Amino acid sequence: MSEKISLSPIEKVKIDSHGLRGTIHQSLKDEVTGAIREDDQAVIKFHGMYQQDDRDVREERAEKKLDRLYSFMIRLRLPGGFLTSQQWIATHEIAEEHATGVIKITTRQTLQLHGIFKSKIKPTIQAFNRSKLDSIATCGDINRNVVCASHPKQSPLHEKVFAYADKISEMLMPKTRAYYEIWLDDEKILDKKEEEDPLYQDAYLPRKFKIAIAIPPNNDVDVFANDIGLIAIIENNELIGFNIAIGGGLSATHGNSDTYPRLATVIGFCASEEQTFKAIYETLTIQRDFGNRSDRKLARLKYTIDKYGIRWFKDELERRVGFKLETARNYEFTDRKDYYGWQQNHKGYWYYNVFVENGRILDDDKIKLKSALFEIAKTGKANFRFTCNQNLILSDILEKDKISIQKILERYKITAHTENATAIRKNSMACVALSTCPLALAEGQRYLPSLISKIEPLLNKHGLKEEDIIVRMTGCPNGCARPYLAEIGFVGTSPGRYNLHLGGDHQGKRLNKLYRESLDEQSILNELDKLFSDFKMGRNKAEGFGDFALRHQGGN
Ligand code: SRM
Ligand code: SF4
Repeated sequence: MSEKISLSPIEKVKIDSHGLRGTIHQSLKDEVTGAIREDDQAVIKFHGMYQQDDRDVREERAEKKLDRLYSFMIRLRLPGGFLTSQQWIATHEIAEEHATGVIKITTRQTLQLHGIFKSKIKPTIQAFNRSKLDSIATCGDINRNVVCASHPKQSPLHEKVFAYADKISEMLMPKTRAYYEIWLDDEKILDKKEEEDPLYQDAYLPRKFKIAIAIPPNNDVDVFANDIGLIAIIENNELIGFNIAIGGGLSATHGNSDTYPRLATVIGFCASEEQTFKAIYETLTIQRDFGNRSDRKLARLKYTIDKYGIRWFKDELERRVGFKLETARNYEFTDRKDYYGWQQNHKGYWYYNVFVENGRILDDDKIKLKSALFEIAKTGKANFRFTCNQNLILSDILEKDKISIQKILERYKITAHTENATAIRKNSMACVALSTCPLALAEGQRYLPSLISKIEPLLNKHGLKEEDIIVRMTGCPNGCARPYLAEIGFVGTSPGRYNLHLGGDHQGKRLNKLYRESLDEQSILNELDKLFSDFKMGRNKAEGFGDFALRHQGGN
């Protein structure tokens, strides 16, 4: 008897959307509400936008019988996380004119603007388009922003590998012209054949899809957290191909034991660009054909792989690509952090890695980071790169220009801000959470800085000030700041309460474990105080906190 599958409602929305057009035109014209129609909320995700509302004022507005304060978040498509100085200037101006003014670097190396009212979406997209920037497919059930190792000084082949992020992104773009038609007023496509999409067809993927490229020895992209992780294999200064890892994904749902974080499994090696691209493309087609389309909680590639088995997946992939994957090559990751301050690459160009706390670029009482970056962009002497640790690298600076950039950094106290921040703060990141994220159960980026300020004295007390400990916080278990790969992970359960996870490593090769549930701030500090004391007394030589914590919990 054949299994009866009930499709999730989003599947129908996608199929009926006329190539991701939905009724967005009508939704935009409706002046009665700041929101768009429900089905369109799913469709605009494929155009890189989310409808949100300011949760800080929800209750107050409800009491006054006012509608929610709706606005939109727009996420750019920046494969490998790169902007020219001109594009930074444009982004700065667009943020000021159409959004809240804050520019947010995400954990996937791109930028988001929040608080864009419905009437401002089109001007925002059009302004980005004038700077050759778009937001296509940065959300939705489709391949997302492709991330790539950020540190150009690491390898003379960095630029070559970086170019792959762009090529992969292009290869996996949807064929529909809806984005151009709706937001950029391009002519309507009359012949549907023109936008037939052999990859995504009409139902797209069952769920979001993520790809990362790492260049060992640094795993700054957290390659194993992705549906596809490519690990560049470099021998004798030549890129000889990529190891392919599949089935990573971090999200879990509180109370749903069918959901879990999973690290990607390395299944083999592809020597040529052609083979690598075929393997990527066909991994998507397998997920398209076999992924779960009835339960969105179980629809990521990781669940498809665990349902059918890794052996089955590899056989199916080899059948579709028409060649055998080679045995995975040796590689070694030693860390995954950003290299703050000045660095120089093999060609002599300079890079300054700025510490951006939780990726938020704004001017506040402590530091005028946004103004400083605007001034640097106006010199035209630096490009802008974003890291998956939510930081920014001023890049490609000529030797003769280094001093003038340094002066601006000093005048705005950016160098002091970067160099004086404690190791734990520089190794921390948090997701957006409140007030814009509709899924947040607790605070994220608004709270972590103050918690770090309370953890720092504990580290000082135990003589652990210089210790590199990776700390990550999210406002819910979806894992947007990859807390399950942290040495200390905080996962929000309700306002002011977090599950405490311990035991990630410095290379991003190990998931941590749940240690204590739903702690309030004081309980978190008490637990950490004790753990730091035990770590100080009981650590093995050169043992990291995560390794110690796992041993301490009796794990391996
Ligand atoms: Fe995420 C949903 C923010 C990286 C797993 N994520 C969301 C939404 C869009 C909430 C929503 O669905 O309405 C959040 C918007 C908040 C806001 O107001 O901006 C959101 N995710 C973010 C960002 C901005 C966090 C940040 O502070 O940097 C990151 C944007 C990345 C990007 O540029 O594309 C972000 N999200 C991640 C990551 C980390 C990664 O990819 O390396 C994960 C875990 C890895 C993974 O995918 O498994 C992640 N986000 C999720 C999930 C769970 C997906 C799942 O498999 O179930 C959701 C919820 C969903 O999709 O239903 C989610
Ligand atoms: Fe929102 Fe949860 Fe992602 Fe944080 S982890 S941004 S709270 S979905």
